[in-house]
Amino acid sequence: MASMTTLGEFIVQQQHAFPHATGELSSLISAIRLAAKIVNREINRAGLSPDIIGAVGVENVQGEVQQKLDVFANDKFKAALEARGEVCGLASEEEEDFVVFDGERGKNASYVVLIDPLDGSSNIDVNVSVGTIFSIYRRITPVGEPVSGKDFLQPGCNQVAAGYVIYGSSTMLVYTTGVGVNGFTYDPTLGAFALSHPNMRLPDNGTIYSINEGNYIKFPAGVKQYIKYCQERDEATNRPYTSRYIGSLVSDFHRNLLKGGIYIYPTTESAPDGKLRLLYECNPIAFLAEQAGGIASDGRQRILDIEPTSLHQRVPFFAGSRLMVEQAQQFLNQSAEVV
Ligand code: P6P
Repeated sequence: MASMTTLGEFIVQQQHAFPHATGELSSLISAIRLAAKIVNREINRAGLSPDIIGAVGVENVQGEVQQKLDVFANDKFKAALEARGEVCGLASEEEEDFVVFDGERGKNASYVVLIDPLDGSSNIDVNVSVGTIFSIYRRITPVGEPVSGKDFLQPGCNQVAAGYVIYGSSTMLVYTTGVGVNGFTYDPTLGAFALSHPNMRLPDNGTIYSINEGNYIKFPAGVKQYIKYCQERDEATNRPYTSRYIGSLVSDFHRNLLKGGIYIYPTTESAPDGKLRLLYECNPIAFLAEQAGGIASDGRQRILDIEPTSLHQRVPFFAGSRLMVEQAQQFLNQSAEVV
């Protein structure tokens, strides 16, 4: 069997590639690795214990009914990150405000983490894959001073690392530290993530479009025109494309990362800013998309250039194969010109 590189070995190899690396980021990624294993085990048991399935009956800051596993995943990632001592603060889809780790180690730590602990959690009860999305920055405020909102409201281009865990037919951890994207598949018999997808590249073009067409009537004109473009017959450009929509951002993006494609969550009449959250969904996925050779925009500007204004702000999201996102943007720009 070809020699296998575990995530732990890979993290050490990566660190050696950066002579000035202090090992803090390596330790942080290891904390995420641990929490991913714990959450993965619970998700795989979800159907077996009634105390896991279903909602806890409370709503999160988004007004969405929290699934028990949302809370479980949030608690496990929070605990793993606080215990490791490299993180001074955490922002989460499941937390109204950011959480400060002000223990002896936390207050002197250099990093903040923003996380969607279990994205797509409404899919759990129907056994559809879900994911954890994380985004890592160096703090802006000096070490030792109190953590503040500006540590979390940084543009996505400041990220030092980002990634996701996809709890699917197999569990994978896919992440970047700014030098490409690598994918690791969890081997439960070993309890280890093994490097299965080195240097992942997002194909420049593709034939898969991923959007909730049930919202068609609520979409802007440019998005409607792009959907029609995807459905037209044109052999030269391999159209009509294939429509694939899982309803789980991580799963839809992961498929497009491997095969090429575009994921779109645009503005709609009911979601005038779009649905996805900039800080812990769009920025990390955009960082991965760009590191793998793709692009991500809000339909007009690069996601990673957006200056955040609030922790849970939403933005329209177009991400995936460069040529497909550029094509979609053309339809948006053309329709915008029509006054
Ligand atoms: P809709 C899940 O709730 C999520 O945030 C993404 O994972 C997913 O792509 C999207 O929302 C699905 O939203 O409105 O199509 O059900």
